[in-house]
Amino acid sequence: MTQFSKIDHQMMVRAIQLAKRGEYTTTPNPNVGCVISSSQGVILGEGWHKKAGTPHAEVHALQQAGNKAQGATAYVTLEPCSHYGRTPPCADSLIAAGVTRVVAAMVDPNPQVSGNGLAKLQEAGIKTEHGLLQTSAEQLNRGFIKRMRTGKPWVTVKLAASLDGKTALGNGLSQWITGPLARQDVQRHRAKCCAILSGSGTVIADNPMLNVRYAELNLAADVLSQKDLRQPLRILLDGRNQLPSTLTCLQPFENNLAGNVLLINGQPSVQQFSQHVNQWQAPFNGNKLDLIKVMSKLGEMQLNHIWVEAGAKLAGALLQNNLIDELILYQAPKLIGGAGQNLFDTMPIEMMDKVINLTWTDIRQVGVDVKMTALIKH
Ligand code: AOF
Ligand code: ZN
Repeated sequence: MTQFSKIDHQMMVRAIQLAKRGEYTTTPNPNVGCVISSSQGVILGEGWHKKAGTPHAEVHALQQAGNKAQGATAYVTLEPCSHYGRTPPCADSLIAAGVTRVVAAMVDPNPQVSGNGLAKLQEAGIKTEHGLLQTSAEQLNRGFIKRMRTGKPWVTVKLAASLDGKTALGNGLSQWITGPLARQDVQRHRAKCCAILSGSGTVIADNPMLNVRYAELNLAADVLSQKDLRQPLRILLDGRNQLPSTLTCLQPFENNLAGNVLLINGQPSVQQFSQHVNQWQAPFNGNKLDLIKVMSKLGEMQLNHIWVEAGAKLAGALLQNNLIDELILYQAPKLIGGAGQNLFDTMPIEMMDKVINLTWTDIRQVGVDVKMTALIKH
């Protein structure tokens, strides 16, 4: 194990902070931050990746450092790239700038890079190390990492329920269980994800817009400016072709403020949809859409992180197919009682050792509600 110094830690903490600035904009690319520093810990240049197709973090940091990069150390949250993608290899830029040491928080899971970037630097006589604050760096890019390793996106299921765990009244009415700050928080999650996934039952019952509304994010312009706002793809699962083309989320909003739609159905629709609605006929598994194949398709489409806002049926089916990575539950201080609806519709589990285990990763109060985040163990 490499021993890292206090300066090394400080610099990588800063690089991780910088990387986070891209959390609303980089997808399908990863969030990456870079700091160029002298061996005494004087910062000479900083950079972060903003958007796919634009320069990588290292290029911005090197530009700021100029000639001072000679003999300096580069701290990068992800191994520098070695390939020609939308932009040229950062390993070459670091070599050309005369950097003598490169510390990466983690190796790039992208098979096009995956160790080749560090190897290229070493061949040029640059000292390389990796693994510093790796766990924090992995948190920045859970979706990108999962897609690179498995071909499938990271899936977060959002649920809102009363204190007694009901998502709606017995008669199906559900709007506004949670308060305004929880809804703002949901807007921020939507703005960070690559796609919002919902099912026909929920969309027909609630007629949601499934978009991001800039004003509701309540973010400072230097965190996300209105012009940098990216609308996630809206994905609707409609195995039985039930969705009427008149639904709000199928309409082209003004200035395409709602982004595009991917309608995943069982057979080509006979309805006319507007141009921004694409259709994909997914294979079936029995009499249901094959959700595993759906997720592989979404991975192929370079979607890193899917945010699911669905009812108990789809949430339950995703759970049973082992496709959920993370659960976010907003719980309101309300009691619904009676025959309210459950969070997940699943087959009954008969044995305690078969119950699904989760690990809490965060619990906090958001306005009047409690927000609980948990990972599902696979
Ligand atoms: C980024 N930002 O700061 C770094 C990345 O198509 P390209 O040229 O943008 O290459 C994207 C790949 O480059 C990406 O998948 C990752 O493997 C690597 N490093 N990417 O978007 C960065 N350093
Ligand atoms: Zn690069």
